[in-house]
Amino acid sequence: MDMIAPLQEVILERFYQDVVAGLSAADKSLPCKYFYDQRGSQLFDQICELDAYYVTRTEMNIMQRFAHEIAAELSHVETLVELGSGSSVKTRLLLDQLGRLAVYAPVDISTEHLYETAVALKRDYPRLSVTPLSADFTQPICLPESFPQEFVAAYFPGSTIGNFEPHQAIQLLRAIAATCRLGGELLIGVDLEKPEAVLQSAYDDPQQVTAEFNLNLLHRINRELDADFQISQFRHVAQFNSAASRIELYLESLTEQQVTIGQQEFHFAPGERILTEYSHKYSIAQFTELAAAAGFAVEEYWTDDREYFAVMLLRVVKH
Ligand code: AVJ
Repeated sequence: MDMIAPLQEVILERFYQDVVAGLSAADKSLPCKYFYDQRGSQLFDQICELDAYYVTRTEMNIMQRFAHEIAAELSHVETLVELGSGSSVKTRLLLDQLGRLAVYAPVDISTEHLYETAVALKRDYPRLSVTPLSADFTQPICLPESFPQEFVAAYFPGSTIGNFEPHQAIQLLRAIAATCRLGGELLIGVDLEKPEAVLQSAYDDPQQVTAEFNLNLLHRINRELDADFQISQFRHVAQFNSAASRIELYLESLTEQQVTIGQQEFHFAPGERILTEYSHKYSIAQFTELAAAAGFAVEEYWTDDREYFAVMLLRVVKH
């Protein structure tokens, strides 16, 4: 516990700096990674259950349907690195079928969740070395020397890659390529282009769960950073930007208002928005191009009947 207290302070300080920087800019924004406090994670789980939110269900169906084929492509893999603490359900489908796997290393900044998942997996896969790495996966990950280094694959499910703008996504993929090394593989979930009406209801669902998920960020800031956002004076907006092929989430101020966070004051004009998330939607061709810019070639991909989502197998072909 003594170790944890100073760490929490550093994390909170970082949160405060990110929030102040985001709200001080001419176009206000907040990083989407802060959605996931305890309540936010619960709300995200609820989103995944919504009829309108096709993402999680579709990816899971692809993984179930093609688990054999995917595992056959990865049958030589000895070290599997998973980026972000994905739902362990999808991971288990892989772990069940990778016969040569020796090390499974989930990587996440959110340490608590990471260790919980690791304990459960360790229990269910006693022969596997489950080695959680508490790290920021946007930085190149240095694998411990004890890991088999020859056949390394990364798993990046959930279409989290869609949260990054293309230039950041390329940087992130480059960092992953460095971890996997030449010849290594990346299995990645990519959300695809689809009719705008489908996207609109997935990100602005009739039950308003996504609205609550978005607004929860303000609750979190109030609680953790001593702020006084009046939540009822903001509304959730989900907007498709077709030029950039992405859903954009905003929190829109309903009135002219002042908000205090710690020592700082922020002014909001009526209708002024805070950008809280991008969720990019790619075509297979676009994502193939993006991956190529990071040194990856597409080996194969699997999709659902409606082609709403793709699970893509990439190989590092150059550094
Ligand atoms: C977890 C990033 C895949 O972009 O669809 C869901 C997050 N935001 N509803 C997505 C999210 C609003 C989600 N990802």
